[in-house]
Parts: sequence; structure tokens; C-alpha cells
Amino acid sequence: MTVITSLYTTPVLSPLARPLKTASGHIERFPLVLIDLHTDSGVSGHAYAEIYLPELLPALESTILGLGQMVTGLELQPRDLYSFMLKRLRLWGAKNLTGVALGALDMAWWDAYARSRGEPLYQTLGCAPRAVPVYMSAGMYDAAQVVEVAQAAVDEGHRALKIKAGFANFADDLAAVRAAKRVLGERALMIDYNQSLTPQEARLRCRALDDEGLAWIEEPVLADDYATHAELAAMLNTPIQIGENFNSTDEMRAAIHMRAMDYVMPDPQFIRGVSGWLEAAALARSAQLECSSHLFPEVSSHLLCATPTAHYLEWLDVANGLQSEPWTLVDGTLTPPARPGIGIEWDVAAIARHRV
Ligand code: SMN
Ligand code: MG
Repeated sequence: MTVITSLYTTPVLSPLARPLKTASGHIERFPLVLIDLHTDSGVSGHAYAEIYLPELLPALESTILGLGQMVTGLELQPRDLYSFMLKRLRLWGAKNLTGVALGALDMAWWDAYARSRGEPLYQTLGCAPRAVPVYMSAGMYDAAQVVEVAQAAVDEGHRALKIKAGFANFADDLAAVRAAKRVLGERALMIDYNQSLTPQEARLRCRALDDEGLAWIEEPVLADDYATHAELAAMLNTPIQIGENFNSTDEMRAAIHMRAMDYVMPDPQFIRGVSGWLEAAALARSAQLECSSHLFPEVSSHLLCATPTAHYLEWLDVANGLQSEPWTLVDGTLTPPARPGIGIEWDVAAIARHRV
């Protein structure tokens, strides 16, 4: 029997290849809490949590440490730990900071569990590794700036690119889309409004974009406005994509019930980790929704191998620079490594340079 003995966290501001500008705020360096979950068998689990506001990084770290206290001394059995924590958090609720902290902790204890079995996570989840199609995720660029980003996507062998939209004038959205398409050729282009439009503005802009051949339009309105997303999904030919802000599979189930999307893309920490993702993958299959990942490319490379309706893996390099075993794409795909666990190995010197 293996028991959790302690939890260590490290707050960092992780460097980005390009600042991430969205219509709802932008991120220069990515605030992360690195997690090391230790056990009495000498095995440790490694994962990280993200937050988009550096001012809240201390709050996220202390929330993770608080939840860590609740599982210290418990046996390293991921599903039992998840069920225990859902009960423990029932009265307070496991959403936003608490839910994200639980999700990151769940990733860490699944990593430790797979490592304790000497298995890559995909093997522990009962599936073979495979090359998961990737799209390069970028920020918000005007028609002139987006050319360089789209060319970089082509040069790096990507099959698809996502850019952010939501300029003050729709003409700038359309110009950026067309400029990117001219560079991308037959490669797929997605856009992400990051919840920035009103329902009426979303109707106007999505209708005007509907013949541009976009692979999907993401979160045009507030993430939990399932009614408007459902209206847009019914109205448009272009698929509507949501899911990164589902705090749980309970919210995902409600969105599916309202037919709020054509595609779904849970976020591994918001959906509450590996345990939550496995529930989400089952919901996506039963609803026959193509299922992509949001951020967290390392764990997503394993999870999408265990997802029956797997679609795309979002490639936004947030933590690669903090790891001694970098993750590399091959022909626009990412295959989970045959290393124990998720495969995250920290680069201590790099972390020291970016520690808060
Ligand atoms: C996104 C949101 C927050 C941080 C990074 C990226 C974006 C996405 O919504 O889908 O990548
Ligand atoms: Mg998004």
C-alpha cells in the first residue's frame, strides 16, 4: 500500500514564446503552480496548475496546499481520492479556484499512481499511445501581424492554427481571418472570441464569418450562456466550440442537454483532472461530440488517447521551458511519451529562474 506523505508547490511565471493577447485580457508570462506530491514509497507525482491572473497565484497555491492537507496520509488510489475529495468539498463546492486546485491535485496523484506502477499514464488508463493531431494556439493579431504567426505555424509543420478574435471592429476580425487563411492554404483555421461578444454582436459576427470555412468558432459569448451558444450552433454551418470553462462534468452535461455546442473542449484542470476528464470523455462519446483539449498538452496527450471522440490537442507551450524532457511535435501531432506517469520531469535550474 502506498500513502501520500506530503505536497510541495512552487509558484512560477513561465515564459511564453509570444505574449498571449485575447479579447478578454492578455498574458505576458503564464502564472503556474508546480506540484510535487510525495509518497511513502519514494514515488512522487508531478503536475501543475494554471491561473490567468498573477495577482491570484498565491491564492491558487494556498488552495492547492489546503486540499493537499486533506489527502495527506491517504492511500494512493486515484479514483478513491477523487471520490473522497468530491464528498469533502460538497458543502463548499469544487468550482473555480477550489475546482482547479482539485483538478491539478488529481493530475498529480494519477501521475504518482502511474509512476508507482512503472507505467506511462496512457497504459494505466488502458490504452495504447497514438499520434494525436495538434493545432497551434496563438493570440490576437491584426491582418498584418497574423501573417508571421501563420507562417510560423506552417514552418513548424502544424496542420491547424487557432487565433483569437474580438477586435472592436468586426472588419479587423475578418481581415485577420483572411490574411491567416492566405498563408495557411488548406490547413485548418479556428478562431476564439474568449467570451467577448454580446449575443446580438455574436449573431452578426458569426453569420458574417459563416462562409469563411473556419474549423470552429470558440466561445463567442459568456462561457455559461448555453442558450445563445445553442442558438448559434443551430443557426451556423461553422461548428461552435466551448468547454474550457466547464467547472465540472455537471456543467458539461447541462450544456450537452441544451445542445450548446457542436464540439467540446474540456480543460484538464477545470474539468477536475484525469478523473474528471474520464467522465467528460464518456459524456462526449454518448453525445457523439468531437472532444479536444484545452491547454495542458502533456497530460492531454495521454487523455486524448483514452477519449473515444478525440479531436485536436491544443498546443500552447506554457510549461515546456520548465522541464528537462521537452515535448516535441512530429508532423503536427503529439504522442504521449513512454516514460512513467504523464512524463513531466522538472528542470530545477529553469524553475529557479522563473520562480516567483
Ligand atoms: C485561452 C484562455 C486562457 C488562457 C490561455 C488560452 C484560450 C484558449 O481560451 O482556448 O486557448
Ligand atoms: Mg478558448
